[in-house]
Amino acid sequence: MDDWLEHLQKADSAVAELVRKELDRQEYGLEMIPSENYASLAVLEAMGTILTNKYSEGYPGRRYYAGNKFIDQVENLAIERAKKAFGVPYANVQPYSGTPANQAVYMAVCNLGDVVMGQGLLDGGHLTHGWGTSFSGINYKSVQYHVKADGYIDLEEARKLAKENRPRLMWVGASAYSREYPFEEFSKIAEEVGACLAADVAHVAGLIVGGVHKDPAPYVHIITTTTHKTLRGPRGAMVMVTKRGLEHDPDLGAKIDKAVFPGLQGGPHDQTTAAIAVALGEALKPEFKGYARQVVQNAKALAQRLVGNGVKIVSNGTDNHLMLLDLTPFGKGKGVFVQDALEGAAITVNKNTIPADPAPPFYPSGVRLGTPALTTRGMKEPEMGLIADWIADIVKDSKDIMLPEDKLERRSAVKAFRSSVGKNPKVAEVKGQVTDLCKRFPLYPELR
Ligand code: DSN
Repeated sequence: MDDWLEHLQKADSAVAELVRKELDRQEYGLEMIPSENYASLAVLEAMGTILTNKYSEGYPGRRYYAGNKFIDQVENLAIERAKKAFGVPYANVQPYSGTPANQAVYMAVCNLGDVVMGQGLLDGGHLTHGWGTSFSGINYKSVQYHVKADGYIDLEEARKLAKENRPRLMWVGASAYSREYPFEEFSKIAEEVGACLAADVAHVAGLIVGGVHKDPAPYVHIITTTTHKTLRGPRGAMVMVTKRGLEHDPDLGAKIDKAVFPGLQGGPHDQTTAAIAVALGEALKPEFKGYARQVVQNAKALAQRLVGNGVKIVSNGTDNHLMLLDLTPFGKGKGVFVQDALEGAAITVNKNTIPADPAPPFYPSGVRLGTPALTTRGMKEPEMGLIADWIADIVKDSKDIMLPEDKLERRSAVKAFRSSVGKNPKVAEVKGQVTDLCKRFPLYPELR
């Protein structure tokens, strides 16, 4: 391909250089943060179009500015594809990202101070599901349910809390939960207490469209999702209302529209809307089902081999695209060290709390990783076996590093560890193997 950054290179070589470096980092490393993926060139192109030049406050056919006849068609295309992909009668594709999408749900369904219920952040839930430092925990009376010692959601606790607190809005869905979301069970609880039930499927949206995760549409009233994770689209989000949701409240779609604009946002990002339409078009193709199936097969293969290598996994496995390594057998608060050692070997994961973590959230005892991006590159079970062995080697190699009890010493311990990673022979050995593997699965060869 002609130089894909031709104009940027001429206009601003500093930025062009950084983009090229980031492409190299993405290509010659294993991206295993489970909320990340590689968008197709078609999605990337849509995002880089002149659609970014337009203002379009409002919705198709009812805009505040002139000149939106093509933008209307772009947005309608995205809406129709979203409805088809998720089997719902209503979709809003304008939220800038996941947090604003969830904010719109609160605004549409709740009054300030209402009781809301969601999965606790330290138990795998999301900030916007009622965590104390987020608007959702500040502006609403939040009740949080947890996971049991086996890592599965404690449905009995959820039912008890719902009956005691009568939430107006309940969330099902998570950011670090490796088991199928129990939509049906939550729908019964919501019914019992008259709550509105929202599924935040940001992590598993692609698996739902690909038919390898239970479909929330028959059970919940609202579905929110980002579009850039397993769905493999641009960085954006959607709020959808199900048939059940419109039966619960026939005005729910209109209330969501009003909450997104003018409630929370101004002009939609039309270039992102176009890219969402493209990504949904890709997800509706039969081959996307094969992708989704392989994501889960890869995660299961990876988890099984890690467990075989003596690495503990929360709930002892996975049903979806991600898993949480429980590093406590090697000492508490090890997540940051393992994350940094893996980064040194060009394997990108994120430190994460584990349920009932004995260490503080900034120095958690777990690491979260997943397979969506590796699967997009074409990697399958044999590669998962290799990668699991490398991760296990690095986890074990980090066994002697301990998180200091003294809070002040922790920072310098992490700093010292970080600067030692480059000299670690095990890390260097794995990095070499990672580079060789990545060369076998080229990323965006058209850009080279
Ligand atoms: N940051 C996202 C994730 O990594 O899961 C959630 O918002």
